[in-house]
Amino acid sequence: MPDTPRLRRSPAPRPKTGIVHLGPGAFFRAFCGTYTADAMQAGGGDWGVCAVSLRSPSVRDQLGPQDCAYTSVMLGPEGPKDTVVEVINSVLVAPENPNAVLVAMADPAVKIVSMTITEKGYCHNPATGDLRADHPDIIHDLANPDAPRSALGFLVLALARRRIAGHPPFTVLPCDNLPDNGALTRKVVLAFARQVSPDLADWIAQYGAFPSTMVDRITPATTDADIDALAARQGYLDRACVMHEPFRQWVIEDTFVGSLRPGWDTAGAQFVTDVAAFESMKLRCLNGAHSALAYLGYLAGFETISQSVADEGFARFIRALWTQEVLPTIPPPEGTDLASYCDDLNLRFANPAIQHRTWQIAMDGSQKVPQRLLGTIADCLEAGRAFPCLALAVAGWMRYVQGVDEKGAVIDVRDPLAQQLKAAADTEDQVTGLLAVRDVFDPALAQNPEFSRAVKDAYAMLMSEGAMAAVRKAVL
Ligand code: CS2
Repeated sequence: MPDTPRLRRSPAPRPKTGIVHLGPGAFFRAFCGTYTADAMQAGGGDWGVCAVSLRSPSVRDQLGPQDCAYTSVMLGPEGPKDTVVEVINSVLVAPENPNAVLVAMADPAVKIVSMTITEKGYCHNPATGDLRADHPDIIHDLANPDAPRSALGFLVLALARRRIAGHPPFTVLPCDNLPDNGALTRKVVLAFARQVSPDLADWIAQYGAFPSTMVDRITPATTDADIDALAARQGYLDRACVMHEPFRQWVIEDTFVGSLRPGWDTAGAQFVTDVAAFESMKLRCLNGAHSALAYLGYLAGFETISQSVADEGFARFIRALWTQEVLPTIPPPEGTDLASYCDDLNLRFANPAIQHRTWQIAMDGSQKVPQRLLGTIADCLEAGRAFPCLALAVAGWMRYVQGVDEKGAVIDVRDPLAQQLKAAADTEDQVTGLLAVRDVFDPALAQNPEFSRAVKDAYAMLMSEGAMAAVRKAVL
Protein backbone atom coordinates (compact mmCIF):
# COMPACT_ATOMS: atom_id res chain seq x y z
CA MET A 1 0.00 0.00 0.00
CA PRO A 2 2.30 2.74 -1.27
CA ASP A 3 0.10 5.76 -0.38
CA THR A 4 -0.62 4.82 3.21
CA PRO A 5 0.72 7.49 5.60
CA ARG A 6 3.19 6.48 8.26
CA LEU A 7 2.10 6.02 11.90
CA ARG A 8 2.61 9.34 13.76
CA ARG A 9 3.44 9.86 17.39
CA SER A 10 0.94 11.82 19.46
CA PRO A 11 1.92 15.31 20.68
CA ALA A 12 1.80 14.10 24.30
CA PRO A 13 4.84 15.16 26.36
CA ARG A 14 7.55 12.52 26.52
CA PRO A 15 8.83 11.03 29.72
CA LYS A 16 12.55 11.50 30.30
CA THR A 17 14.75 8.51 29.59
CA GLY A 18 15.30 6.27 32.63
CA ILE A 19 15.94 2.94 30.90
CA VAL A 20 18.43 1.86 28.28
CA HIS A 21 17.29 -1.35 26.62
CA LEU A 22 19.67 -3.61 24.70
CA GLY A 23 17.97 -5.64 21.96
CA PRO A 24 14.71 -3.84 21.05
CA GLY A 25 13.31 -6.66 18.91
CA ALA A 26 9.69 -7.77 18.73
CA PHE A 27 9.70 -9.39 22.16
CA PHE A 28 10.89 -6.23 23.91
CA ARG A 29 8.27 -4.13 22.16
CA ALA A 30 5.45 -6.60 22.83
CA PHE A 31 6.47 -7.23 26.43
CA CYS A 32 8.70 -4.79 28.38
CA GLY A 33 7.53 -1.91 26.18
CA THR A 34 3.83 -2.50 26.85
CA TYR A 35 4.35 -3.05 30.60
CA THR A 36 6.39 0.14 30.90
CA ALA A 37 3.89 2.17 28.90
CA ASP A 38 1.02 0.86 31.06
CA ALA A 39 2.97 1.52 34.27
CA MET A 40 3.70 5.13 33.25
CA GLN A 41 0.10 5.62 32.27
CA ALA A 42 -1.01 4.40 35.70
CA GLY A 43 1.61 6.11 37.83
CA GLY A 44 3.78 8.43 35.75
CA GLY A 45 7.55 8.43 36.18
CA ASP A 46 10.47 9.11 33.88
CA TRP A 47 10.90 5.69 32.37
CA GLY A 48 11.22 6.49 28.71
CA VAL A 49 13.50 4.08 26.87
CA CYS A 50 16.64 4.58 24.86
CA ALA A 51 16.65 1.46 22.68
CA VAL A 52 20.00 0.06 21.54
CA SER A 53 20.35 -2.36 18.65
CA LEU A 54 23.55 -4.28 19.07
CA ARG A 55 23.81 -5.49 15.49
CA SER A 56 21.63 -4.23 12.69
CA PRO A 57 20.02 -0.85 11.94
CA SER A 58 16.67 -2.42 11.00
CA VAL A 59 14.75 -1.49 14.19
CA ARG A 60 16.01 2.10 13.99
CA ASP A 61 15.05 2.24 10.32
CA GLN A 62 11.56 0.95 11.15
CA LEU A 63 10.99 3.16 14.20
CA GLY A 64 12.80 6.34 13.10
CA PRO A 65 10.25 7.59 10.53
CA GLN A 66 7.42 7.10 13.09
CA ASP A 67 9.18 8.95 15.89
CA CYS A 68 9.64 5.67 17.80
CA ALA A 69 5.91 4.98 18.21
CA TYR A 70 4.74 1.49 17.32
CA THR A 71 1.59 -0.61 17.46
CA SER A 72 1.15 -3.61 19.71
CA VAL A 73 -1.34 -5.97 18.07
CA MET A 74 -3.01 -8.33 20.51
CA LEU A 75 -4.25 -11.42 18.73
CA GLY A 76 -7.10 -12.84 20.77
CA PRO A 77 -10.23 -14.81 19.96
CA GLU A 78 -12.27 -11.66 19.36
CA GLY A 79 -9.92 -10.43 16.64
CA PRO A 80 -6.90 -8.11 16.70
CA LYS A 81 -6.71 -5.24 19.18
CA ASP A 82 -4.32 -2.47 18.16
CA THR A 83 -2.68 -0.13 20.69
CA VAL A 84 -0.10 2.53 19.88
CA VAL A 85 2.81 2.41 22.33
CA GLU A 86 4.91 5.53 22.94
CA VAL A 87 7.61 4.47 25.31
CA ILE A 88 10.77 4.56 23.21
CA ASN A 89 12.45 7.97 23.06
CA SER A 90 15.40 7.16 20.79
CA VAL A 91 17.14 4.29 19.03
CA LEU A 92 20.91 3.85 18.82
CA VAL A 93 22.67 1.38 16.56
CA ALA A 94 25.72 0.24 18.49
CA PRO A 95 28.08 -0.63 15.60
CA GLU A 96 27.51 2.84 14.09
CA ASN A 97 28.56 4.66 17.25
CA PRO A 98 29.49 2.51 20.24
CA ASN A 99 30.59 5.55 22.21
CA ALA A 100 27.11 7.08 22.00
CA VAL A 101 25.77 3.91 23.61
CA LEU A 102 28.31 4.09 26.42
CA VAL A 103 27.47 7.77 26.97
CA ALA A 104 23.74 6.94 27.17
CA MET A 105 24.34 4.11 29.64
CA ALA A 106 26.65 6.22 31.78
CA ASP A 107 24.05 9.02 32.15
CA PRO A 108 23.03 9.09 35.83
CA ALA A 109 19.38 9.68 34.80
CA VAL A 110 19.44 6.07 33.57
CA LYS A 111 18.57 3.76 36.43
CA ILE A 112 18.06 0.48 34.59
CA VAL A 113 19.70 -1.28 31.66
CA SER A 114 17.35 -4.04 30.60
CA MET A 115 18.01 -6.55 27.86
CA THR A 116 16.44 -9.05 25.52
CA ILE A 117 19.47 -10.27 23.62
CA THR A 118 18.49 -13.96 23.26
CA GLU A 119 20.31 -16.79 24.98
CA LYS A 120 23.41 -16.54 22.83
CA GLY A 121 23.90 -12.87 23.72
CA TYR A 122 25.22 -13.80 27.15
CA CYS A 123 28.41 -15.30 25.65
CA HIS A 124 28.28 -18.15 28.15
CA ASN A 125 28.66 -21.88 27.96
CA PRO A 126 25.01 -23.04 28.12
CA ALA A 127 25.94 -26.28 29.85
CA THR A 128 27.88 -24.61 32.72
CA GLY A 129 26.83 -20.94 32.76
CA ASP A 130 30.48 -19.80 32.65
CA LEU A 131 31.68 -16.89 30.53
CA ARG A 132 33.24 -18.12 27.29
CA ALA A 133 36.58 -16.37 27.45
CA ASP A 134 37.27 -17.68 23.93
CA HIS A 135 34.15 -15.99 22.49
CA PRO A 136 35.26 -13.71 19.62
CA ASP A 137 33.13 -10.79 20.92
CA ILE A 138 34.62 -11.06 24.40
CA ILE A 139 38.16 -11.16 23.02
CA HIS A 140 37.31 -8.15 20.86
CA ASP A 141 35.75 -6.13 23.68
CA LEU A 142 38.61 -6.68 26.11
CA ALA A 143 40.97 -5.38 23.45
CA ASN A 144 38.72 -2.42 22.47
CA PRO A 145 37.30 -0.89 25.66
CA ASP A 146 36.02 2.22 23.88
CA ALA A 147 34.19 0.36 21.16
CA PRO A 148 32.65 -2.83 22.51
CA ARG A 149 30.21 -4.93 20.52
CA SER A 150 28.79 -7.46 23.01
CA ALA A 151 26.11 -6.67 25.59
CA LEU A 152 28.56 -7.67 28.31
CA GLY A 153 31.18 -5.31 26.95
CA PHE A 154 28.71 -2.41 26.98
CA LEU A 155 27.51 -3.24 30.49
CA VAL A 156 30.95 -3.49 32.03
CA LEU A 157 32.50 -0.53 30.23
CA ALA A 158 29.52 1.71 30.97
CA LEU A 159 29.62 0.67 34.62
CA ALA A 160 33.33 1.54 34.64
CA ARG A 161 32.50 5.05 33.38
CA ARG A 162 29.85 5.50 36.07
CA ARG A 163 32.27 4.42 38.76
CA ILE A 164 34.91 6.88 37.59
CA ALA A 165 32.30 9.66 37.45
CA GLY A 166 31.14 8.84 40.99
CA HIS A 167 27.64 7.73 39.94
CA PRO A 168 25.89 4.65 41.31
CA PRO A 169 25.63 1.65 38.98
CA PHE A 170 22.45 1.01 37.01
CA THR A 171 20.41 -2.09 37.69
CA VAL A 172 21.05 -4.77 35.05
CA LEU A 173 17.73 -6.44 34.19
CA PRO A 174 18.01 -9.53 31.96
CA CYS A 175 14.73 -10.52 30.27
CA ASP A 176 15.74 -13.66 28.41
CA ASN A 177 14.61 -17.25 28.95
CA LEU A 178 17.53 -18.47 31.01
CA PRO A 179 17.32 -20.07 34.43
CA ASP A 180 18.40 -17.72 37.19
CA ASN A 181 19.04 -15.11 34.54
CA GLY A 182 20.03 -12.48 37.13
CA ALA A 183 22.66 -14.69 38.77
CA LEU A 184 23.91 -15.83 35.38
CA THR A 185 24.26 -12.23 34.16
CA ARG A 186 26.02 -11.23 37.36
CA LYS A 187 28.44 -14.11 36.95
CA VAL A 188 29.40 -13.32 33.35
CA VAL A 189 29.52 -9.55 33.98
CA LEU A 190 31.83 -10.01 36.98
CA ALA A 191 34.02 -12.48 35.08
CA PHE A 192 34.39 -9.93 32.28
CA ALA A 193 34.90 -7.01 34.70
CA ARG A 194 37.62 -8.89 36.56
CA GLN A 195 39.59 -9.03 33.31
CA VAL A 196 39.26 -5.26 33.00
CA SER A 197 40.11 -4.49 36.62
CA PRO A 198 39.59 -6.40 39.89
CA ASP A 199 38.57 -3.14 41.62
CA LEU A 200 35.83 -2.58 39.09
CA ALA A 201 34.57 -6.13 39.58
CA ASP A 202 34.52 -5.62 43.36
CA TRP A 203 32.61 -2.34 42.99
CA ILE A 204 29.99 -3.96 40.73
CA ALA A 205 29.71 -6.93 43.09
CA GLN A 206 29.17 -4.61 46.04
CA TYR A 207 26.86 -1.94 44.60
CA GLY A 208 25.35 -3.47 41.46
CA ALA A 209 22.04 -5.32 41.17
CA PHE A 210 21.00 -8.09 38.81
CA PRO A 211 17.39 -9.05 39.51
CA SER A 212 16.24 -12.34 38.00
CA THR A 213 13.08 -12.26 35.93
CA MET A 214 10.59 -14.64 34.42
CA VAL A 215 9.20 -13.24 31.19
CA ASP A 216 6.33 -14.65 29.19
CA ARG A 217 4.43 -13.54 26.13
CA ILE A 218 4.27 -15.44 22.85
CA THR A 219 5.43 -13.07 20.12
CA PRO A 220 5.82 -14.52 16.63
CA ALA A 221 7.90 -12.62 14.09
CA THR A 222 5.93 -9.89 12.28
CA THR A 223 5.29 -10.59 8.60
CA ASP A 224 4.59 -8.24 5.67
CA ALA A 225 1.02 -9.56 5.69
CA ASP A 226 0.67 -8.44 9.34
CA ILE A 227 1.87 -4.93 8.43
CA ASP A 228 -0.59 -4.79 5.52
CA ALA A 229 -3.50 -6.02 7.63
CA LEU A 230 -2.77 -3.37 10.27
CA ALA A 231 -2.60 -0.70 7.56
CA ALA A 232 -5.97 -1.84 6.24
CA ARG A 233 -7.51 -1.67 9.73
CA GLN A 234 -5.97 1.60 10.92
CA GLY A 235 -5.09 3.52 7.78
CA TYR A 236 -1.41 3.95 8.68
CA LEU A 237 1.77 2.12 7.85
CA ASP A 238 3.69 0.81 10.86
CA ARG A 239 6.83 -1.11 9.99
CA ALA A 240 7.66 -1.67 13.67
CA CYS A 241 4.34 -3.23 14.73
CA VAL A 242 4.44 -6.37 16.88
CA MET A 243 2.05 -9.32 17.02
CA HIS A 244 1.44 -11.08 20.32
CA GLU A 245 -0.99 -13.14 22.33
CA PRO A 246 -3.23 -11.53 25.02
CA PHE A 247 -1.41 -13.31 27.86
CA ARG A 248 1.58 -11.76 29.55
CA GLN A 249 3.36 -12.57 32.81
CA TRP A 250 6.38 -10.86 34.32
CA VAL A 251 7.81 -11.95 37.65
CA ILE A 252 10.70 -9.81 38.87
CA GLU A 253 13.06 -10.19 41.79
CA ASP A 254 12.74 -6.93 43.69
CA THR A 255 16.39 -6.01 44.16
CA PHE A 256 16.93 -2.76 42.24
CA VAL A 257 19.73 -0.29 42.95
CA GLY A 258 18.17 2.29 45.30
CA SER A 259 14.77 0.56 44.80
CA LEU A 260 14.46 2.66 41.63
CA ARG A 261 12.16 1.06 39.08
CA PRO A 262 8.88 1.67 37.26
CA GLY A 263 5.65 0.61 38.95
CA TRP A 264 5.42 -2.40 36.68
CA ASP A 265 3.20 -4.02 39.31
CA THR A 266 0.48 -1.47 38.52
CA ALA A 267 0.45 -3.09 35.07
CA GLY A 268 0.20 -6.61 36.49
CA ALA A 269 3.85 -7.62 36.96
CA GLN A 270 4.78 -9.32 40.22
CA PHE A 271 7.70 -8.19 42.35
CA VAL A 272 8.84 -11.14 44.46
CA THR A 273 11.80 -12.19 46.59
CA ASP A 274 12.45 -15.40 44.66
CA VAL A 275 11.78 -15.96 40.97
CA ALA A 276 13.25 -19.47 40.71
CA ALA A 277 10.02 -21.47 40.99
CA PHE A 278 8.22 -19.28 38.42
CA GLU A 279 11.18 -19.50 36.13
CA SER A 280 11.54 -23.26 36.15
CA MET A 281 7.79 -23.68 35.67
CA LYS A 282 7.84 -21.44 32.62
CA LEU A 283 11.10 -22.68 31.12
CA ARG A 284 10.33 -26.34 31.56
CA CYS A 285 6.60 -26.32 30.75
CA LEU A 286 6.23 -23.63 28.10
CA ASN A 287 9.65 -23.42 26.52
CA GLY A 288 10.37 -27.14 26.93
CA ALA A 289 7.13 -28.02 25.12
CA HIS A 290 7.80 -25.31 22.55
CA SER A 291 11.19 -26.76 21.68
CA ALA A 292 9.78 -30.31 21.57
CA LEU A 293 7.03 -29.13 19.20
CA ALA A 294 9.51 -27.08 17.18
CA TYR A 295 11.82 -30.00 16.30
CA LEU A 296 9.32 -32.84 16.15
CA GLY A 297 6.59 -30.67 14.64
CA TYR A 298 8.92 -29.32 11.98
CA LEU A 299 10.05 -32.84 11.09
CA ALA A 300 6.42 -33.99 10.89
CA GLY A 301 5.75 -31.18 8.41
CA PHE A 302 3.95 -28.65 10.64
CA GLU A 303 4.55 -24.99 9.89
CA THR A 304 3.29 -23.57 13.19
CA ILE A 305 2.79 -24.49 16.84
CA SER A 306 -1.00 -24.21 16.56
CA GLN A 307 -0.97 -26.65 13.63
CA SER A 308 1.18 -29.10 15.60
CA VAL A 309 -1.10 -29.17 18.65
CA ALA A 310 -4.18 -29.47 16.45
CA ASP A 311 -2.85 -32.95 15.65
CA GLU A 312 -4.25 -35.37 18.19
CA GLY A 313 -1.03 -37.40 18.50
CA PHE A 314 1.04 -34.29 19.19
CA ALA A 315 -1.54 -32.96 21.67
CA ARG A 316 -1.37 -36.25 23.63
CA PHE A 317 2.42 -36.22 23.46
CA ILE A 318 2.66 -32.73 24.97
CA ARG A 319 0.14 -33.61 27.68
CA ALA A 320 2.18 -36.70 28.63
CA LEU A 321 5.41 -34.71 28.53
CA TRP A 322 3.97 -32.28 31.07
CA THR A 323 2.09 -34.57 33.40
CA GLN A 324 4.44 -37.55 33.50
CA GLU A 325 7.85 -36.00 33.04
CA VAL A 326 7.99 -32.25 33.65
CA LEU A 327 5.50 -31.43 36.41
CA PRO A 328 6.93 -33.86 38.99
CA THR A 329 10.23 -31.93 38.78
CA ILE A 330 8.69 -28.52 39.58
CA PRO A 331 7.85 -27.08 42.99
CA PRO A 332 4.66 -25.09 42.28
CA PRO A 333 5.23 -21.34 42.65
CA GLU A 334 3.13 -19.68 45.32
CA GLY A 335 -0.46 -19.23 44.22
CA THR A 336 -0.08 -21.37 41.10
CA ASP A 337 -1.84 -24.61 40.24
CA LEU A 338 0.40 -26.44 37.79
CA ALA A 339 -2.39 -28.45 36.20
CA SER A 340 -4.36 -25.34 35.30
CA TYR A 341 -1.13 -23.62 34.20
CA CYS A 342 -0.70 -26.41 31.63
CA ASP A 343 -4.39 -26.23 30.62
CA ASP A 344 -3.86 -22.55 29.87
CA LEU A 345 -0.68 -23.34 27.94
CA ASN A 346 -2.65 -25.73 25.79
CA LEU A 347 -5.09 -22.98 24.90
CA ARG A 348 -2.27 -20.52 24.26
CA PHE A 349 -0.49 -22.96 21.93
CA ALA A 350 -3.74 -23.70 20.11
CA ASN A 351 -4.55 -20.00 19.45
CA PRO A 352 -4.97 -20.04 15.65
CA ALA A 353 -4.43 -16.28 15.38
CA ILE A 354 -0.82 -16.76 16.49
CA GLN A 355 1.24 -17.95 13.55
CA HIS A 356 4.29 -19.02 15.51
CA ARG A 357 6.56 -20.94 13.20
CA THR A 358 8.19 -24.14 14.39
CA TRP A 359 11.25 -23.02 12.42
CA GLN A 360 11.46 -19.78 14.41
CA ILE A 361 11.43 -21.60 17.75
CA ALA A 362 13.87 -24.24 16.48
CA MET A 363 16.53 -21.53 16.10
CA ASP A 364 19.53 -21.53 18.46
CA GLY A 365 18.72 -24.94 19.91
CA SER A 366 22.23 -25.38 21.31
CA GLN A 367 21.51 -22.40 23.57
CA LYS A 368 18.01 -23.54 24.56
CA VAL A 369 18.01 -27.33 24.92
CA PRO A 370 20.07 -27.44 28.17
CA GLN A 371 17.67 -25.40 30.32
CA ARG A 372 14.48 -26.40 28.51
CA LEU A 373 14.95 -30.17 28.33
CA LEU A 374 18.18 -31.44 29.84
CA GLY A 375 17.71 -30.06 33.36
CA THR A 376 14.33 -31.78 33.55
CA ILE A 377 15.87 -35.02 32.30
CA ALA A 378 18.61 -34.84 34.95
CA ASP A 379 15.90 -34.53 37.62
CA CYS A 380 13.94 -37.46 36.13
CA LEU A 381 17.10 -39.60 36.19
CA GLU A 382 17.72 -38.73 39.80
CA ALA A 383 14.15 -39.62 40.74
CA GLY A 384 14.31 -42.89 38.74
CA ARG A 385 11.48 -41.72 36.47
CA ALA A 386 11.28 -42.60 32.76
CA PHE A 387 11.34 -39.69 30.28
CA PRO A 388 10.42 -41.04 26.82
CA CYS A 389 8.89 -37.76 25.60
CA LEU A 390 11.85 -35.62 26.64
CA ALA A 391 14.25 -38.16 25.12
CA LEU A 392 12.32 -37.97 21.86
CA ALA A 393 12.46 -34.17 21.93
CA VAL A 394 16.26 -34.31 22.31
CA ALA A 395 16.40 -36.88 19.49
CA GLY A 396 14.27 -34.50 17.38
CA TRP A 397 16.80 -31.73 17.94
CA MET A 398 19.63 -34.14 17.00
CA ARG A 399 17.92 -35.02 13.78
CA TYR A 400 17.01 -31.41 13.00
CA VAL A 401 20.53 -29.99 13.40
CA GLN A 402 21.83 -32.39 10.77
CA GLY A 403 20.02 -30.17 8.29
CA VAL A 404 17.95 -32.61 6.22
CA ASP A 405 14.26 -33.25 6.83
CA GLU A 406 12.27 -36.47 6.52
CA LYS A 407 11.61 -35.86 2.84
CA GLY A 408 15.28 -35.20 2.09
CA ALA A 409 14.86 -31.41 1.86
CA VAL A 410 17.49 -29.08 3.34
CA ILE A 411 16.65 -27.45 6.68
CA ASP A 412 17.85 -23.88 7.19
CA VAL A 413 19.46 -24.53 10.59
CA ARG A 414 20.18 -21.27 12.46
CA ASP A 415 22.41 -21.81 15.45
CA PRO A 416 25.69 -20.26 16.58
CA LEU A 417 27.07 -23.80 16.82
CA ALA A 418 25.53 -25.03 13.56
CA GLN A 419 28.85 -26.02 11.98
CA GLN A 420 30.12 -27.71 15.11
CA LEU A 421 26.89 -29.68 15.53
CA LYS A 422 26.90 -30.83 11.94
CA ALA A 423 30.49 -31.97 12.23
CA ALA A 424 29.80 -33.76 15.53
CA ALA A 425 26.92 -35.68 13.94
CA ASP A 426 29.01 -36.65 10.95
CA THR A 427 29.88 -40.11 12.27
CA GLU A 428 28.27 -43.52 12.17
CA ASP A 429 26.74 -43.04 15.61
CA GLN A 430 25.24 -39.55 15.44
CA VAL A 431 23.87 -39.59 18.97
CA THR A 432 27.24 -40.36 20.55
CA GLY A 433 28.86 -37.72 18.35
CA LEU A 434 26.40 -35.04 19.48
CA LEU A 435 26.48 -36.07 23.14
CA ALA A 436 30.17 -35.17 23.09
CA VAL A 437 29.40 -31.48 22.39
CA ARG A 438 30.38 -29.91 25.71
CA ASP A 439 28.59 -26.61 25.11
CA VAL A 440 25.30 -28.47 25.24
CA PHE A 441 25.80 -31.62 27.31
CA ASP A 442 27.27 -31.61 30.75
CA PRO A 443 29.73 -34.56 30.85
CA ALA A 444 27.97 -36.16 33.83
CA LEU A 445 24.72 -36.29 31.88
CA ALA A 446 26.29 -37.30 28.58
CA GLN A 447 28.05 -40.22 30.24
CA ASN A 448 24.98 -41.42 32.11
CA PRO A 449 24.20 -44.78 30.42
CA GLU A 450 20.47 -44.54 31.08
CA PHE A 451 20.35 -41.14 29.42
CA SER A 452 22.30 -42.12 26.33
CA ARG A 453 20.28 -45.34 26.00
CA ALA A 454 16.97 -43.43 26.14
CA VAL A 455 18.11 -40.87 23.56
CA LYS A 456 19.54 -43.56 21.28
CA ASP A 457 16.30 -45.55 21.41
CA ALA A 458 14.23 -42.45 20.72
CA TYR A 459 16.53 -41.44 17.88
CA ALA A 460 16.36 -44.90 16.31
CA MET A 461 12.57 -44.79 16.45
CA LEU A 462 12.50 -41.29 14.98
CA MET A 463 14.78 -42.31 12.11
CA SER A 464 12.93 -45.51 11.29
CA GLU A 465 9.33 -44.37 11.76
CA GLY A 466 9.36 -40.60 11.34
CA ALA A 467 8.21 -37.92 13.78
CA MET A 468 4.48 -38.38 13.25
CA ALA A 469 4.59 -42.04 14.32
CA ALA A 470 7.31 -41.58 16.94
CA VAL A 471 5.30 -39.06 19.00
CA ARG A 472 2.42 -41.51 19.04
CA LYS A 473 4.59 -44.43 20.15
CA ALA A 474 6.32 -42.40 22.86
CA VAL A 475 3.07 -42.17 24.83
CA LEU A 476 1.83 -45.73 24.41
C1 CS2 B 1 10.03 -19.57 22.18
C2 CS2 B 1 9.92 -18.37 23.10
O1 CS2 B 1 11.28 -18.89 20.32
C3 CS2 B 1 11.29 -19.56 21.35
O2 CS2 B 1 12.27 -20.21 21.69
O3 CS2 B 1 9.97 -20.73 22.95
O4 CS2 B 1 10.24 -17.20 22.44
C4 CS2 B 1 8.52 -18.26 23.71
O5 CS2 B 1 7.55 -17.95 22.75
C5 CS2 B 1 8.48 -17.22 24.81
O6 CS2 B 1 9.43 -17.55 25.78
C6 CS2 B 1 7.10 -17.11 25.42
O7 CS2 B 1 7.16 -16.34 26.55
